Amino acid sequence: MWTGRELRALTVAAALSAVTIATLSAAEESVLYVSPAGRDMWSGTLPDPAAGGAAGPFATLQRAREAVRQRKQAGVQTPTRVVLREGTYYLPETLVLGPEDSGTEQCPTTYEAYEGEQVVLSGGRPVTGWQPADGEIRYADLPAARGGKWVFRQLFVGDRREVRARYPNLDPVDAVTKGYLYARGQVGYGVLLSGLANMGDFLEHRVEVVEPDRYDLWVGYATTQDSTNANWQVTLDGKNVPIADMLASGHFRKIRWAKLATVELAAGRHVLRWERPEAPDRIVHFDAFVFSTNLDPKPTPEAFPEPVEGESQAVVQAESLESKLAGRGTHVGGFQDFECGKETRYRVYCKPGDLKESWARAPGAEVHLFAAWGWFNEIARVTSVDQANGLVRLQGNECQYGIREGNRFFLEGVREELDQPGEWYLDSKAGRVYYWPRDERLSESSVVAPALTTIVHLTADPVGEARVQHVHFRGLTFAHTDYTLDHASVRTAQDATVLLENAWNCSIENCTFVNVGGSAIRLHLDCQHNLIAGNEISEAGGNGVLLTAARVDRGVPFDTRPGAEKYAPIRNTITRNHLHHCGRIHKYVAGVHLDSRPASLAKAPGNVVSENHIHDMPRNGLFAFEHQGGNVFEGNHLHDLMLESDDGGGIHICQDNMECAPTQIRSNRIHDVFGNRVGKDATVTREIGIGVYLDGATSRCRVADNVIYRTSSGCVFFHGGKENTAENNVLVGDVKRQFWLSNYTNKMAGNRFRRNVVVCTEPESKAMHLRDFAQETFAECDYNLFWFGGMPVGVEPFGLLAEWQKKGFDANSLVADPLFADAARDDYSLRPESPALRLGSGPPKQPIARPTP
Ligand SMILES: [Ca+2]
Ligand SMILES: [Ca+2]
Repeated sequence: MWTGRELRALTVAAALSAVTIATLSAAEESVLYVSPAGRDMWSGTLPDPAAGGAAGPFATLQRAREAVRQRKQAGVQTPTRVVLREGTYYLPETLVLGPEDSGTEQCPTTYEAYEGEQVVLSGGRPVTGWQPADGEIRYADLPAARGGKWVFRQLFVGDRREVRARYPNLDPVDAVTKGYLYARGQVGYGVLLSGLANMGDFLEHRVEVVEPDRYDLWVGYATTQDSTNANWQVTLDGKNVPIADMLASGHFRKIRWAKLATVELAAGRHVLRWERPEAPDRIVHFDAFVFSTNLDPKPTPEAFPEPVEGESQAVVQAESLESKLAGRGTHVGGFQDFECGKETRYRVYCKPGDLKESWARAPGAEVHLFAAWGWFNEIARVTSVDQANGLVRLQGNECQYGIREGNRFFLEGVREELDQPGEWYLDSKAGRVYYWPRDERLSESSVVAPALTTIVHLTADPVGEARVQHVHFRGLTFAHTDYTLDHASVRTAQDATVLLENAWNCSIENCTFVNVGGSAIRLHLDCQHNLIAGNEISEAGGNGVLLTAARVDRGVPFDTRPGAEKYAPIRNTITRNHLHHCGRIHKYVAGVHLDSRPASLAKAPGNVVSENHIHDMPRNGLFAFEHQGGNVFEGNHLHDLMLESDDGGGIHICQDNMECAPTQIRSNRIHDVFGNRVGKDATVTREIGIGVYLDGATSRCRVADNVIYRTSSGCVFFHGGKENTAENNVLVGDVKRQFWLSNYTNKMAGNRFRRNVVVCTEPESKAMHLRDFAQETFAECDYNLFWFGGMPVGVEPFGLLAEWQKKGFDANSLVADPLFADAARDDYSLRPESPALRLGSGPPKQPIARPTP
């Protein structure tokens, strides 16, 4: 079936070719052929070898590239097609195309598969010559890998990515919580206790005093609050201790020390207690409480100084609570430890019996670990194992967040852990790979080890004027690339199979990406007017499509070339792609991930991301990071997302900037967004999994005509921004609340929520939750239709809808059955008699998310 857009394109193409025929004969299109049966010494102008063996296609893409250049230099001005015949091409090196390889609008260069033929561009090398090793395990020698010259982290057998010798073993039924070890909590300076936020919450610690003396009580804490002493009641052995001011530390991760009081302490055990006697307040995180006889101790954010001779000290780490907390836990996050000290990123404590000393001896031993909140995983090398204390020490640039109690990890790349079918191990010193086949027919399978991270790289100097232009790729399959470690930002791993850098007017259409190590496609720096369309991307280690500038992830620099700072990919179109089962290695990924732009481009036109089908991803469907404005997200079908991490969404935008160009989010179908948080002991809960998530004060978005259902904590969430509008959406069946708004910035203003159909189906679920609401938060909230199957509709924190309406909002809204066509089959279109169609002024409007492409 042709879509309207394709038909239009065909009509234009037909009109163009009518003109072209007048000036160019058909022979004036250049076609070059590449074939596994070809030879680079041939002319490349024939699709098959000629009889006699004197002429025929080329053998390599590199030769074809050279021929295209030569023709260009010779002044030949024709469109050029490089047509690849069926087969798998194991590229010896990345195919690099620069400005000298550019085509023009009239004469583009296209690399494409011969019609009806399967062409695979592989970044790997076949592994053959398997011999019996021990038991079922086989081995094959790879002389090219000897002495660590070629290290790879994946092995592909047939169409499967096999398991690098792992512990604990992968559980194919539950790959999210099983097959992991779980970290114990850490105790020390730099590890903080947070969450004492509710009235009546208290902490109790035991204090062991050796020398009776007069002690100063110090506290190490972090808070953004101006002054917090009035919010506490501190007692020692039941007696009230008046405390001095605790001034702001400036950041919730920045530790400050304050001397609170002076107390007489007898030798022996004492009880120190902190309590919140009054209303909830902003959070204070505690590092430690120190009783010291040193009159001028000079504590630093890293630690309180050790006592010297003649001094006495008793240290109580806040996180080492001996008695149970009475936290009521309504605050997000509840009581939890978190880290400030850098050391906590490199230490994993677990149960002593869980570890093996052999891990530290294996040169390739690496850990995949979800640190901190579990938003993403880090990949780090093992440097030592202390079996007695249950401590693994890590090293690597991806160790960027502290490791907490309950963080999960597995280890891979250790010979001793190759203990079941499907696992493999590379002995990089000997240049030998071991594999335990899943069945006997290994000799019939194709085994491929990746050797390249990038197969095609279009690149031009960011400072130079020239760009790579009018180069197209059609109908090709890309496979078998590897991934690397030590990324500057663990959230934005930059490996990519096809990398466009300073490229304009190029396209990747109807290609297949499968079993690639990093992201399938990355656009970097000044990429404009490129088209990524109709591709299928699955089993990528990273994102489907990634867009990056010189800084990623809130300013982390990773491209420091002069001139790079001012660019970001804009005005590109990513459409009609099928992106699924990606994020197989790195988990902080999306189908399409638009990373940070420079602030200077926040008001630039954005990119169009439309009609993609994205599903079965560990994290977001679509993601746009800092200063990403002006984008259009339209007609996408996004589902089964946030499967392995928490705090994201179907469409997650985090601009950290309230002045970006307006973004359009319309006619998307988004459902089954989980936000799975894995806790200690392999528990999994649905936490923050949002349909459309306007995070980090994201502003000026129009969210319209979307159908969003079965999310975890908001079909739509306005988080701190201004002038956002949600209009004419269907929001159904979120577990907690259909619409969520949190004014954490205290700057929310001018937002609109109108003509939405808001339906609760889950027990205890609310229609809306409006946190830290101020009257100016909304410019309008009205003409909505609410329904909870005839039960009262709740609006937190106000109570029932009627209480909320007393504030002057939703005066014209209704509580009524919206009369969906067939909700049981997820058809949320409105029947003609639906009361929702009569809400508001103007013609009735049916919210219609586009069907699956
Ligand atoms: Ca194993
Ligand atoms: Ca501490």
